[in-house]
Amino acid sequence: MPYPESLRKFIEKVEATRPERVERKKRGEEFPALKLEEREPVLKAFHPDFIDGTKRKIKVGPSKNYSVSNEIVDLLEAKSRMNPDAVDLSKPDFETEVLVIGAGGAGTAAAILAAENGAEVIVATKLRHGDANTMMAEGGIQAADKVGKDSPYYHYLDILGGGHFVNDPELVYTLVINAPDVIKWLENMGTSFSKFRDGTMKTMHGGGTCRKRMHYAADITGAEIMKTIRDEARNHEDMIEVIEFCPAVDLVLDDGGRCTGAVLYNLETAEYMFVKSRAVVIATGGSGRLHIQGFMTTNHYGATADGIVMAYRAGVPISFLHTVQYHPTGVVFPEQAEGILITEKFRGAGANILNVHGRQFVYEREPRDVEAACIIRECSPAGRGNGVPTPTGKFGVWLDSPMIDMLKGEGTVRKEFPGKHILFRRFGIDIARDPMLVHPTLHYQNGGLDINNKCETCVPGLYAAGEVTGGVHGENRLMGNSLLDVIVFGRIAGANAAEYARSAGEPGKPSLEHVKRYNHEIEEAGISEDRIAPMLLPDYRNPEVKKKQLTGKEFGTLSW
Ligand code: MEZ
Repeated sequence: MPYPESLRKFIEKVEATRPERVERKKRGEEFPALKLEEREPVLKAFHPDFIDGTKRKIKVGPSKNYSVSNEIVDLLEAKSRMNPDAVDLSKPDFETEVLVIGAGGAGTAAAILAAENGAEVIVATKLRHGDANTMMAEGGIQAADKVGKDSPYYHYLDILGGGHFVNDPELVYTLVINAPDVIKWLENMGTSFSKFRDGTMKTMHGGGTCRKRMHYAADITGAEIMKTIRDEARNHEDMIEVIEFCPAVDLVLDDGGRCTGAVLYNLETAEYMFVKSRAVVIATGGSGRLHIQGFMTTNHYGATADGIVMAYRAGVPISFLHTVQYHPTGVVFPEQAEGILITEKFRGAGANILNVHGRQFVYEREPRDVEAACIIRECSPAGRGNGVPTPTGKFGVWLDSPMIDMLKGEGTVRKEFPGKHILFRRFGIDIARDPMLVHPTLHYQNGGLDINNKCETCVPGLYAAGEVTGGVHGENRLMGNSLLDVIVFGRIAGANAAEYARSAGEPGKPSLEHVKRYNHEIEEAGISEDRIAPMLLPDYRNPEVKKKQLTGKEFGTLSW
């Protein structure tokens, strides 16, 4: 669907201001960034995290009274999907040394390192191996490996600044110190990073970075990394077995409280299966498919917070989940592509963000939360009311991609952003000539399960890595630190889980007592709804039909 006449008249305004904006950029003149003290009022007034009534206190579990998004609380205050009395744990369906739950970047890196450290591994995943947010990540992976220009020290400071200075310092230190090695590890396994002719890696700025340290593979960095590590894991077939379409629904603890496996649910046969293991790594990713506050999302279909639900029930506290990341630039037109990520790399390459008058209103490389809040302020009728109206009644702002060819040479957009160039071409839009219409989209779960820098949770034998965890990014993650996070902490979790499996001795009797206790706690707290969790897959049915089905009134009672 090419741009209709109703939008073309607004595009003309962008074209009218473009030559002058490009000249200013060439002279090195930037739109002024907000000062630190100017950020707070915009965030408080326009960032979705601050909207009254969108969060509530959790009534049960280890982080009782912590206030997080209603959609997350709904899942944490839900009973298990299965009847814990009806699952036979006396005969495991599978046995292994390390069970990895989730097969995205963190899970796959964990599996490889666990296998390389001598453990037999089962990877259980809800969909296919690699169906994960890692696969969909576009713009890059940060690492301070350009000697002389950058150092992990600057990387560390950028992360703290972006995260509002509340990040867990040990996790941040572990992330930045390991980053250069991770780039080498990936490259040695075959990841094709974008390079200059002399073989040095290309690096760019991201929002909130003081150095160009974003390594990338065009605009498909996550897919390139995921493909590489998936191949590597598959090459360890003697040590790593992958079970697809079988999400975990609850962890299993032994009678001493140690994690000793999980119950999986076979999506094809609707059967429950017990995988017994000596250690477990949770790497189930994020929760964009909860569509918090009704936002569209960049996330893959399976991102429904399952790992948080299971580990929370087993006693692992959560933190930093009160902040949610809305990526500033998601597609808002054409409607068929709604929510899809438009990488920050476009802004890193110089593309301006513009309002309905074709005017710049924000520096394009603010930290993500600030950038998103400024865009919402521009679009919102309660804000400045300068959004571009879409044919479907929404509002967006322009991301002026054609500037990039004018700044960096004809053909740059096609070459550096092939993923988006091809996507928009399918709709009859050439993003080297016309800008893209964008709006903030639900992108990342800043917080999650509490871990230390060995990826240990408070439950012995239970490790966690990647988006399911909280702490390293504080209250706002910067671009390119998620791909880094999944690989750094995935590797650490895998290696430590293997070591634990070797040294911790035989687990005791497997049990689901903690699930029964949690169900009971929900009843005691007077939570009446018949909700069950994990959600496993998002439900896009008509809400009325869904309500009838969930309460069991229309189609009989649910299985738990
Ligand atoms: O880290 C991310 O979320 C990322 C690289 C996204 C992007 O804009 O491309």
